[in-house]
Amino acid sequence: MDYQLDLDWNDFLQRYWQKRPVVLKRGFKNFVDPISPDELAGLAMENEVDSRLVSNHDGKWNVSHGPFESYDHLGETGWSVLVQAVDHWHEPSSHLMTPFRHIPDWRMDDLMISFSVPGGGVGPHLDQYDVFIIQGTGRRRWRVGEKVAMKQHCPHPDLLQVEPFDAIIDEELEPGDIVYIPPGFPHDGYSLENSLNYSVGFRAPNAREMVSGFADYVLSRELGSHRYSDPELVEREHPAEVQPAELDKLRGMMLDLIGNPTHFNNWFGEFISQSRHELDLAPPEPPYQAGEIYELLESGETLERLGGLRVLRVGDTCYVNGEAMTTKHIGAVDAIARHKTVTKEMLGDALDDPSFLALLSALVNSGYWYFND
Ligand code: AKG
Repeated sequence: MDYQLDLDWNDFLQRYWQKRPVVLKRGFKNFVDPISPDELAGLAMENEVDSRLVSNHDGKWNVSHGPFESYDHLGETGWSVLVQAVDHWHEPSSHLMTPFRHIPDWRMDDLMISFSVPGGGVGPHLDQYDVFIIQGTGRRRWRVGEKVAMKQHCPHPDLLQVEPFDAIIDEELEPGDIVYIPPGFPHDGYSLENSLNYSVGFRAPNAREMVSGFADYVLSRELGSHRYSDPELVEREHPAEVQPAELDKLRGMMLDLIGNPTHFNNWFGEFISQSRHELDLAPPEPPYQAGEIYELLESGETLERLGGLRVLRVGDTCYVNGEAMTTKHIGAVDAIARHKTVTKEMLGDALDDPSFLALLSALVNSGYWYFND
């Protein structure tokens, strides 16, 4: 399904992105759910899939984690099942991410889908990330509060909520409506009917994750072996003091590593192209020969990208799931990064180069791209 989002993106980015929450009424016209509640419930029964069940009865909150064996014990009110990274596991659902590619791919995270019965929800809470919550089937009341310092508490060890808040948005969403919520704005969805919600979530690294990720990169490549030295040392009055000039020199040693654009760009490409959720990898059996891939593309077949696979370009290098694609055919790998469906026209002359074809074969035989048959 080709989802068309009716939105003036320039206006949205200027007025709302990371600034203010907003309801985009009828963002998707004639919205068709890409998944049914039964299919979602089925996914939450799979081992590899990250899911939770949140219930609330008479003010008592409960959370359990999938995989679930049965839903028979659940009543008709007061619960929600939430499944993370459905774009990785359910191809039709992954199409819901495409209209949001006006925000750069590297900022995108995953598609979380929830099914709620009347009274179901996870309660008032806030997130560190931007999210577009799309209303699928059913009606749900969404309230969003002002971004102010709020006390958080855990009514259950696995559930972080905030105190009740005054709403700046209080609307009943209908199928195709979207509420956009920037980080830090408390929100609460209360289901009025059996309903499906699709959360297109974003990610943003913090400095702690980056320093730790960069340290791993430095260790794995054995960078930074150069040691502090001080041939200019002169006698000093205070033996226990580390002098400001020495601190500057030490800091400089660390900054030199991060300041090296080759290392920084390469590290960031590897770091940010890794998915935070498992991929549904199914390498083809038997693997393709390079010649078969050539023939299939020549005959008009297309290569489809695996749902949730992160393919990003930093400078002239493209990164796939944490690895650089090393090739001189920048235009071809750029097309692979830009388009979710790859045709032979997009690859151009690169297809005639055996080294590029070998690279492409390795990607297909890893299960990262596949031919639709
Ligand atoms: C979120 O994605 O931040 C939500 O609050 C969605 C929760 C839900 O669908 O119940």
